[in-house]
Amino acid sequence: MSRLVVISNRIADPRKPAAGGLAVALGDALNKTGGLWFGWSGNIAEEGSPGEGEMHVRQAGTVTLATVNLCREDHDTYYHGYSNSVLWPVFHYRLDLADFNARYIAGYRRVNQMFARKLLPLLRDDDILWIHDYHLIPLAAELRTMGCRQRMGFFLHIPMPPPLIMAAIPQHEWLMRSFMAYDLVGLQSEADVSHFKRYVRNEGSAEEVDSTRVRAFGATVAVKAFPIGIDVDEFSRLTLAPEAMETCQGMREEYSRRRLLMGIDRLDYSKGIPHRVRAFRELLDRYPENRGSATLIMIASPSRDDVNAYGDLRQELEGLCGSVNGDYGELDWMPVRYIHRMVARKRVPGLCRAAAVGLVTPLRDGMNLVAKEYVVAQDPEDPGVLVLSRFAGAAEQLKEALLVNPYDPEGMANCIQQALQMPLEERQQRHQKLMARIREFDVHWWRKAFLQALNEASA
Ligand code: ADQ
Repeated sequence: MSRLVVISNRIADPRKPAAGGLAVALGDALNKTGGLWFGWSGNIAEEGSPGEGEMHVRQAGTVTLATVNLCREDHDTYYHGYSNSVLWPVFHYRLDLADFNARYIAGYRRVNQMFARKLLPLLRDDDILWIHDYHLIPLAAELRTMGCRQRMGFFLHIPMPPPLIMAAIPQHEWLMRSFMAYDLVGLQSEADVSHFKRYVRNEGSAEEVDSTRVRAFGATVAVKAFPIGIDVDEFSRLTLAPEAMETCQGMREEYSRRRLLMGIDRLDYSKGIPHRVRAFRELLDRYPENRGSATLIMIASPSRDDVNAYGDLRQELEGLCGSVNGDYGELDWMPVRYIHRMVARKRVPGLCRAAAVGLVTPLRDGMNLVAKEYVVAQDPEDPGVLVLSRFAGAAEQLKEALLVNPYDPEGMANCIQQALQMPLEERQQRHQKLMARIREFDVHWWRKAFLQALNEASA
């Protein structure tokens, strides 16, 4: 049986429980055959020349973890620069926030080449390589130029933008050609697949070989949607564990006279957090019966604080929350609670379960796992309602949520009101359908489906 090699920007020790759903899924896959997980250590070596990372190899059970350090210049250009100030904003349709600095692309290429050089001696002929996310798009092409013939699959966790948005990146053609070095490219949604195919059709005169494979730029690649899921059994266990139950109970007691609306995100401009506050304000304005009752709790964990756009977002959000509280608050009721912090993983299901409405309103999102976590954490006898942005990848699967346009505060306020007033029977029916789909397409399905398609893609 072939050995699996996973490559991602960051890696996690698969034996540690705090690692989260994705790490668990990849850890599971690696544990099955024994495997190798390769990535950046998270450390910045102050000394050292660009592109020359020091490698550390350690064993975690049957899985070998291999990491490299980055020097400051590589970290600034590859990670903060090209990955998070070009690819992240553009792939989330935020051309206004992109910073096309020529230094960044050089660092991005250099680190991908360095990853390829360091990985090469660790590879065996029959390995299968699974490369993750936008930091490493050109890795397969770099490995191929070094002579690698192993099967290679890529999964993009963020959205694939439409061709005209992609074309704003000065190196768009090089990036898209890089995808062609893989045997399989996995995307989150059918919309992403259609964007990819449209690009290669328009710019690379692609021919469709069959329903999944396209031939363009002189190469053939399979492109398919694999909507990522969560570990439903694990999250259900976490929901019923004492920590989550205590959190839920505590919230319900603390807010016994209120209706809770909950948002949990990384503080990122793609998540539509200010838009959510504006919609909530609209709700209080249009439907005054919610004043003194509806309480929006937003937990936004710090993220990429040293990229400018994130500092601006934080200020905007604090201003918005302050003005809603100032304009509508009462001595005994604070409409918005905003917490700029990570909460313990074990408490997340308790927070979700305590909320009558889960607000997941990204402006654009590859999938959005919080939407799925919110549904799984609900009491099936008395479930809360998921209000979900139509621009989250998850919206393709979770049709029984109330789908909203986050750019439209009035429409969103109407939907929140509908959620707050939804009869029990309708809530139960919607929850049942959502649960069934989330359970069927869980993270284990995602991993198996991708690896099976990768095997078939190069057969
Ligand atoms: P992210 O953008 O990080 O992931 P998401 O899918 O929502 O977004 O996952 C976030 C995870 O972090 C969830 O498990 C959530 O519970 C947790 N989390 C978020 N905020 C938290 C907080 N304040 N405290 C504690 N936990 C918090 C990227 C893509 C997504 C895609 C995933 C997986 O942007 O679109 O769904 O990868 O492919």
